[in-house]
Amino acid sequence: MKKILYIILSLFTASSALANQPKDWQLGFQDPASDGMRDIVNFHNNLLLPIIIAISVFVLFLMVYACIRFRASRNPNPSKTTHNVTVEILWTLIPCLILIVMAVPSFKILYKQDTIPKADVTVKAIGYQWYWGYEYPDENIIFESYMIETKDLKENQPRLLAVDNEVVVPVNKVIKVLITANDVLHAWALPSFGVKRDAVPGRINETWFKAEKVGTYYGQCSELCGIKHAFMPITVRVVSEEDYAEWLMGAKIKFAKEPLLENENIKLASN
Ligand SMILES: [Cu+2]
Repeated sequence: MKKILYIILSLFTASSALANQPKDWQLGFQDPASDGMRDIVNFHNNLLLPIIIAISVFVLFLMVYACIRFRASRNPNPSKTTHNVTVEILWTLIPCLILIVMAVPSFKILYKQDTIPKADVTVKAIGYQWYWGYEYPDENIIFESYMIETKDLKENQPRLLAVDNEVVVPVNKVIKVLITANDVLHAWALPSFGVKRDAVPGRINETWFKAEKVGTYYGQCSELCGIKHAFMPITVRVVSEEDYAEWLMGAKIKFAKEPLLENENIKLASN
């Protein structure tokens, strides 16, 4: 039984072995790129999936058994039994126990996600109909991030996921994300980091992640927000600390929120 479970589990996990973006015919999660997502994947693969499979197999067995054993030809006089105290207690208690077994690790993960460590970089994501706006509040940076149309895609840019201005963050640093919206509900979701938070007009939600690998990660707005809901993807590029410093230098000029004083401009440019 254990062996079969492992084979089924490996089927689910192998399909997602490569990705920080969705793959054709993918069944399982995208590869985790943060501690939080690893917790979620382990919780799902090692606890939830075996329980779900066991319950499904058990119920299927009961149904098949009842269909064969109690078919009309073999069992012409049906039993009139209506109550059985022992069975009723069991089918109440056992599901309760199963739920408790699942709830304990689930709450642990939730609380871990909810406790935001001291942030190294803060990014503010603002949902608009239908694109994302980003701000680096500590860096005087603000920009908009639009999906790239299919006809304009460059090589290696995935359709419906690549954007013109990516969020750039350093690797192995705590990134705090403030999330809000300007018009309707949106949701900022990035599967590889195990992050998904509603963007609510007039309210700021927050979450965090710490990316462990350099790379480009894709997510999507995950709250139905109107006709172009499917066309406001999220791209986060995780880079080394040096590359981040370099990007920051350029971005401070290109995406300056407040106009820079002339000497600041010269100082940044000469760097
Ligand atoms: Cu949206």
